[in-house]
Amino acid sequence: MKCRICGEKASVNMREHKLALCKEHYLEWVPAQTERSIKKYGLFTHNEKILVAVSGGKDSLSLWDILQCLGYQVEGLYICLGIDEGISYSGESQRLAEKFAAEHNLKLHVVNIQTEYGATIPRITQETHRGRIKPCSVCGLIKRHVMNQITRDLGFDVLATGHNLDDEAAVLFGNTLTWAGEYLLRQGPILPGNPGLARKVKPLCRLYEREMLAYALLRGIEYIYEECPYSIGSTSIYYKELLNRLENDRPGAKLTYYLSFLEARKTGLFTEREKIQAELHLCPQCGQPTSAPELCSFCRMMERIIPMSFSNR
Ligand code: Q46
Ligand code: ZN
Ligand code: ZN
Repeated sequence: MKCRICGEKASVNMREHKLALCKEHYLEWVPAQTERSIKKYGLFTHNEKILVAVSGGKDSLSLWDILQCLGYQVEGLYICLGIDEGISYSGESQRLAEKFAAEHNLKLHVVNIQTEYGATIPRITQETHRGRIKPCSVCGLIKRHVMNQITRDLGFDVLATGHNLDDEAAVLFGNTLTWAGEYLLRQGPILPGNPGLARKVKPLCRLYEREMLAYALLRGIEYIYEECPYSIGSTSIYYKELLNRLENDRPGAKLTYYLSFLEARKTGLFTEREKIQAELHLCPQCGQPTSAPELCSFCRMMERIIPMSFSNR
């Protein structure tokens, strides 16, 4: 297999695009694709300040790398969740995020959940649900809250996350299984900002997970190989496996699935739902928008479990 551009030996073969590229041209192709999404969906401009949420994994570190190569004003945010599970997951991912920042002379902001709220994610889950559920719903809620708060408090224009096409297609698949209208309405490369809510963007949403893996490896980015231990056996991994089987038989199916969804929504598939969407108001405690009658779900949860440390904030 030869590189389509220079004819040298190809390093990456993308059946989904009927395209093979050598290392040099692949490392140009990925940032060019990312820039294309940034422009196409109007995610942000060179005048804006971008905060990238980094987990220490290949996608978020590669996103940070790509955005700084493209000349954007970008800093990182690492949230230490306090997840150990025998593999020191949080410790190792924080080490790699800090190493990347130091090597590239980039600024990384670190928020430690234990320090901020007095307990780690597993501990908070234990307290709120007595261990009956996995920490993911609690973790997701807290991460969204912290990311939004830091983006606003530090004066960033936009929060960028490293979700790739496989992530987005799996979420879309889950949402279409139940036709979850409200979620389908909000899913996409950009969630515009509201009063109290920072703009959120996903510049890698058109890039396959294996394309991001190839990018991280060819760029020599050191990332955490282990997935979060709590993600094992999750429905999203199951959906990804199903979609991979489809993709294997029909290369490009995942991309078509996601892009046709975006197109269908743009041309009015969810217009009725948009009209009846519930009004949001600002949570009296933290000031972030919520559809709950009083306090937002984050503040309600935190008040229940750690009233002391929380009321001091
Ligand atoms: S970090 Fe948190 Fe994920 Fe781990 S506990 Fe679940 S939500 S799986 S992206
Ligand atoms: Zn080439
Ligand atoms: Zn709140």
